[in-house]
Amino acid sequence: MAEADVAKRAEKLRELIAYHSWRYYVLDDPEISDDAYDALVRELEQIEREHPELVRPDSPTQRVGAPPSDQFAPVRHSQRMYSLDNAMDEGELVAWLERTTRDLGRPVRYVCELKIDGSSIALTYEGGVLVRAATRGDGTTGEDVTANVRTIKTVPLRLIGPGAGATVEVRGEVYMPKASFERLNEAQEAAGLPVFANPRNAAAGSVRQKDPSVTASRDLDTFLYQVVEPERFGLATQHEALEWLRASGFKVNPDVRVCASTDEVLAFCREALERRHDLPYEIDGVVVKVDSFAEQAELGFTAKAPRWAIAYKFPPEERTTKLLDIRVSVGRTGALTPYAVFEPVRVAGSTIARATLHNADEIARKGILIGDTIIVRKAGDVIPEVVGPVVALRDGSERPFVMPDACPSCGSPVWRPEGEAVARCVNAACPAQRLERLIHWASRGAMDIDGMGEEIIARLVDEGLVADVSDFYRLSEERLAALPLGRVKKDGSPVVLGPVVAAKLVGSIEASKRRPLARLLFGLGIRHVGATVAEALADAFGSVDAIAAASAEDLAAVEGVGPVIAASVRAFFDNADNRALIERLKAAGVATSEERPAEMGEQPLSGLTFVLTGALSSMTREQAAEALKAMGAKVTDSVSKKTSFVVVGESPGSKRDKALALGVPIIGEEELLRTLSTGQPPAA
Ligand code: 1X8
Repeated sequence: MAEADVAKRAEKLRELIAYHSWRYYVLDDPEISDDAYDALVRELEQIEREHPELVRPDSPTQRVGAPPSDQFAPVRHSQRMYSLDNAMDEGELVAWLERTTRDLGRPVRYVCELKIDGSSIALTYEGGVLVRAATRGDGTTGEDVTANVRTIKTVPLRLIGPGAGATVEVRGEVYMPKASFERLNEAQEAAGLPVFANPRNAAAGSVRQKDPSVTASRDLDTFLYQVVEPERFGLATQHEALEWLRASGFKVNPDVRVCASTDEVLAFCREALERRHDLPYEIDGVVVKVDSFAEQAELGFTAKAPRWAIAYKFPPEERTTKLLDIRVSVGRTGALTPYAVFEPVRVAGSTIARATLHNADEIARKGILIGDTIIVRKAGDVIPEVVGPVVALRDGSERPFVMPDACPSCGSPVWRPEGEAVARCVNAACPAQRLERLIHWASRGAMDIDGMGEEIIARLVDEGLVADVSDFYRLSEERLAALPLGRVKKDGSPVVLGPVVAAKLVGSIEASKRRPLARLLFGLGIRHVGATVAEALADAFGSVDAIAAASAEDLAAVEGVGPVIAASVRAFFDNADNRALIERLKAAGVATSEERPAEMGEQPLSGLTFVLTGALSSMTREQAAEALKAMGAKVTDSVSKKTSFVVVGESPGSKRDKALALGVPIIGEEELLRTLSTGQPPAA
């Protein structure tokens, strides 16, 4: 064949394959046999092998092709990817429908769509060809996951129909079907790998794989639901946009309804709730949107969400099961926490068998007896929770839970101070507390020893290699590599950690020697010293030695540190064992003091102390605190006379009342934003 004819044939094959792939994967309605399809692919592969110059990025042979990469490049979204406001029940949904109708001043048409429990994605096409796929990230900047998303068969590499040749960004959801999720978790379990908590995490984790061939093996699927700048394609309504997406080759969820009244919207939501278990993928609610784009523009956006859309969240799914036992765990501070052990049940996408019961009072308040049939659910669809017993199903064999008077780990007497909800083991050498302290030290918020998880720490303790946190720094690579993991291979020999993981761990341990002082203080697990207090102490004193030498009064003079915390810090450093531990850490090369940053000149908010309370709409409290600190302000957790300003968001807590009582100036979010943008402190 002449060169020109070969090029033509390749183009024809690409078109044919794209078409039949769309018929098969998107429409689930193939026109040709699998054999005929495979023959087309093989012919194209052969041509591309013999004429590599004819390979195109949108060729169906190029779905999996990119080599593994270490990192995902950041992608700034052309338009912010908003999250949605939630309606937690029908009442809130009706209120939203009434508000939009009132604000627009005329009857409104709404579009109802299913809310897919997946991971949001933005796809960019140039000249009709897929050039980029990005995750949502923080809404402003996501990650470039093009190589991974290309492997998803329902994502068109080239647009057809009205989208042919278009330069356009579209958005939707990547999800993992329920059956594939189950299969993946079974495989993870069999391979001794962690299981995913729900299909959403599995989908998000799969699009963020370093190796695209792993993503390709994960059976991901997509539903697209948004065209960015739809007016460029003559689209006036959301339902037209969905049709346009469908006709351009995307997979669009078929359960869509245009509704002209509150009753119609509620009917759609109730039907969706009924049907959720029959669908092959997880949904966690219904998205209701104002259909007309002109009306959407009239309503606009709040700081974090469109006013023209709402996510109606299904009520948390509840299940009944049998409460087999109530056991007690020992935390790092010795706190004894009872937890429920029940027959495993599937709730909201995963199987649960345990839930914390917090403390003995909580169990009494809920009236739970061991042996009860109980109602369980997941709070916020994540954390397992016992709602309460089904009293009518008791048969008389149930028995009350009694808090043990000895620690279940070490047998020492348990102490519960008058009026406190929590019982504690007060034996500092208690093995359960010791293990939890070690886990805490290595955790993300503390010294962040990457890879040093609970499992490995437990093994290190069992082997007698680690007793306190300074022992982490004496572990050799050889000893770690030989650490038995408590399992045996088929031939009976023990499974060990191995040299690869050992080398990585040694690197993580080494890196943890240089964490900021606040992390180290937090990691020590001194009672009442959380991350915020640790930061205040680190800022005020600059070294462990200076803190250890400070009097209770010196300590209490620090903003955010009261007499109770000061006494607790003193008690910690008055203990000879603790002082010896600090010396061992120093000897191991762990940094216990902080270089003071050279005087950075006067920063705009130096000398001011802020307390944040309530929900902000434009950022999280943590982000606000970071921004304030970056301008030299201090941010603390509790209001005192020393507080300069209390920033009050929506539904503030008691801190607002305390500020009023103490006469501390209160500012709102607008004033905060003005301060952050201008660097001018608020007017007191
Ligand atoms: C999130 C989702 C949307 C839709 C479906 N599933 C989601 N998870 C939809 O509109 N059909 S919209 C959305 C968002 O805007 N954050």
